[in-house]
Amino acid sequence: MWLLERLNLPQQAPWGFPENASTHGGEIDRLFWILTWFSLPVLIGIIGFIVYCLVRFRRAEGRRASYITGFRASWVTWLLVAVLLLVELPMDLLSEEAWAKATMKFPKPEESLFVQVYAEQFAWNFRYPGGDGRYGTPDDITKINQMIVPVGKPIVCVLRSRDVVHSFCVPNFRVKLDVMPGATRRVWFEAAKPGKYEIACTELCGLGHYRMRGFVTVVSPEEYEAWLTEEAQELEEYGPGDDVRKWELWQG
Ligand SMILES: [Cu+2]
Repeated sequence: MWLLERLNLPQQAPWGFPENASTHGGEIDRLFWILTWFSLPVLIGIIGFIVYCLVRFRRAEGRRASYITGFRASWVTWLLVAVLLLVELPMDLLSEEAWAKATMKFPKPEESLFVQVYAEQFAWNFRYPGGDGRYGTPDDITKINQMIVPVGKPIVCVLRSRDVVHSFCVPNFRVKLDVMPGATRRVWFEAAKPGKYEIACTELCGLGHYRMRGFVTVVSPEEYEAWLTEEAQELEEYGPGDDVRKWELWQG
C-alpha cells in the first residue's frame, strides 16, 4: 500500500467507470455488469471448446479431416437454442427495463427542461428557449460547448447535426446517442449531483474531432435561475452573439 500512496495515483481507479452523476446511471452500470458476468462463462466455454478441438483433433499420422456437406434440420434447433440463451435471455429479460427507461420512456414534457443541441464540425451548440419558453425568439440563450442544467430536473436534449454523424456522450451521466444529419433525436438524463462533467463526441467526425469537447455544469435550481437572469441581462445589454445567426440558418 505504501507504494500506491507514494505514487499519488488518483482516488478513483483509472480503469473503472467514471463517477456516476445521474439518477439512472446506477441501473446502466448494473446492466453492464450483468452482461459482463453473463458473457464470461460463454467466453470461457467458447475458448475452452476451441482449445479442446485444437488438442483433440491435432494433426496425426493417418488421420484424415472429415468434411461436412449439405444441411441438417437439427442445426436450426441449435441456432434457436443459442439465440434464446445468449441473446433473448440477457437482452430481454435482464436488461429491457433499464434500457427502455433510459432510451424510450421520456419524462413528462411539463416537468422537463428542453435544450436544443446542434452538433457541427467541431463544436456542440446549445440553445435554451429563454424567458418566453419558445425557440426562435430574440430571448433565446445560445452557448458553445457549454451546457448549464439544474440538479434533480429531467433534461431532454434535442439533438441535430449540421454536417456528419457525431455522437453526444456524457460519460458521467451514462448518456450516449449518435446524432445524424437530417434526423432529430432525443436523449434525456437527470443530474443527481452538482459538478462539472465532460461532454465528448464519440464518433470520429473529422480532423478536428478531438476538440469536440464540452462541459455540462450542474448547479442548484436557484443558481440556474440566477444564470438565466444573468444571460437575459447580458442579451439586453449587448444583443445576441454571432452564433445566433447560425441557429437562424439551421432553423429552415
Ligand atoms: Cu463530432
